[in-house]
Amino acid sequence: MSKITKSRQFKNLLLSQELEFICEAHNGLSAKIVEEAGFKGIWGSGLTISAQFGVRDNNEASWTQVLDNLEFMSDATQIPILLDGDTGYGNFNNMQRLIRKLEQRHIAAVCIEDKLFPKTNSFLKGEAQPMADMEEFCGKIKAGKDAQTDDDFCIIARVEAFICGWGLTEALRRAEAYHQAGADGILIHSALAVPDEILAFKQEWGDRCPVVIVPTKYYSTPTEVFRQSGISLVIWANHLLRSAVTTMQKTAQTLKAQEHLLSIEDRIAPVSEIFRLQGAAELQDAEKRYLPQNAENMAAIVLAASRGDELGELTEDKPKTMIPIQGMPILSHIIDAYNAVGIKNITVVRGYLKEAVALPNLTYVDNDDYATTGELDSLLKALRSKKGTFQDTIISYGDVLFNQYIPQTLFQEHEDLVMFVDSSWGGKTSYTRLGGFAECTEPNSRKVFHSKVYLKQLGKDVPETSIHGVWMGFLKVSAKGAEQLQDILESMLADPAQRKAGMSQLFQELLRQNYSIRVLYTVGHWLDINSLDDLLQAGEF
Ligand code: SPV
Ligand code: MG
Repeated sequence: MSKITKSRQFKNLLLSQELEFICEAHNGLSAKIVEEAGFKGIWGSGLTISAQFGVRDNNEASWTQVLDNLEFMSDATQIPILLDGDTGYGNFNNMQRLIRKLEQRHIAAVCIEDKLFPKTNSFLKGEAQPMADMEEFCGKIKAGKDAQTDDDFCIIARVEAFICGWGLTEALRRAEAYHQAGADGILIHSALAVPDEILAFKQEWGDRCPVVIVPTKYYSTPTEVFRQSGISLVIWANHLLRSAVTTMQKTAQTLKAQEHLLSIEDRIAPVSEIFRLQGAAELQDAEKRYLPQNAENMAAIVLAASRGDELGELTEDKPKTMIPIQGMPILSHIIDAYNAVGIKNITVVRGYLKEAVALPNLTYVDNDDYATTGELDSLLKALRSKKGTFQDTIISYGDVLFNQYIPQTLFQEHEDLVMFVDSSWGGKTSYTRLGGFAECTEPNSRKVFHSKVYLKQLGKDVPETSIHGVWMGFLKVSAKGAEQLQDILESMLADPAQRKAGMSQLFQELLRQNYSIRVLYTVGHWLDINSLDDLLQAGEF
């Protein structure tokens, strides 16, 4: 972002020793396009702003409607805007109010023309148009200069003498009067197809103050001619609107005739380009920072490849995740809990009797090596299936029930790796199945509401005096965390000795590599189904 104010930028442009150029825009989007093309300034054209509203260039759009439009243009860009302020929308008093309102919107400069309100475009019967009284117009310039509070704000006086059929003498007389009244520059306009009038004017005018031109009609003049004659600023006054009109007409006619998009699609800006111009990416970043995380953008991976031998014959014809509890497979309960908080993107890793795992609306990844591999192999296969599309993801098990509180809370934390630890572990050794006991930077207490707790070690062999709880089988990884996890798993599992490794080995590796693993404490809210007893309890859960 430029530190120089827009008004100073414009003043620099006007006073520059080079020939400078500004280009028309008529709304926020076209203003942005002008800026991206590399122009150092924008012409807020009266013709094209009124045209894009669908009205005539006769002050049919009110000045406040023009102002509202300018506000969008100014907000969308960092470069200065020179407003085509027509006749100043009234007398000296209206001009003063206009200047104050323009300054409030960071509009850098205004150009007013010496005609009568309501004005008519210079190229419509210009010779028949009356000019403003010169003294009255000088008063308007003085009033405008007195009203500005920013010294750099510029007022350009536009001399319409040639347009209205007067000659060089009148043009010079008026230009001199406006210059004396305080105008920062003179716009000399001509409707001829050749630059003769403006060149003759410039020759006589010399360098009394900067001269601005609008070569709409004398467009074939080589730019070098303007440069050689010492013109300060060229305005390309209406060309974006005109090019848009041509394209829009062609597109509309083709669509009407063909009733099909095929011949259009490749010739127009993709929707992604519109999003880019609107700054959609910036909002997405901001949403991450300021909104409570919306679970709809989250994913879950459920590890459910193993049989669950401990449940004996119950798992003869289906894996544990499909055992019914209250008439519904365990996996359905898990999916319901994820769905309830808005998580729909769920990947299930299946292995043992995979055909028996066929609930709808899930993505399946098969670990056909389930009998000879462990949890990490399943997890890696799931992560590989998501490569390039990582998002915030909860990793959990196909046989651990939980209520919504768990995923909801996990997604509110922004760190890359976040796990849940149940501090009410009560000496139950079966918890080691999930990887074991956790020692954290602090035990669970009221105090931890005000501080962040991290994992220090996790495993089956943590000395009892150091145990702060058990890992419950939930790990949330950010999109970045998921990518890192995949890299770590790729290198861990390249070692055949690690084929059967489980989540506790992953945590140990993460800690060894100095990753921070945020711990959230809970008491309950989950159930690990590891025995027939657990199954009975699950009915109550
Ligand atoms: C405009 O762009 O609105 C102008 C320039 O005032 S011209 O249309 O040439 O008058
Ligand atoms: Mg105009």
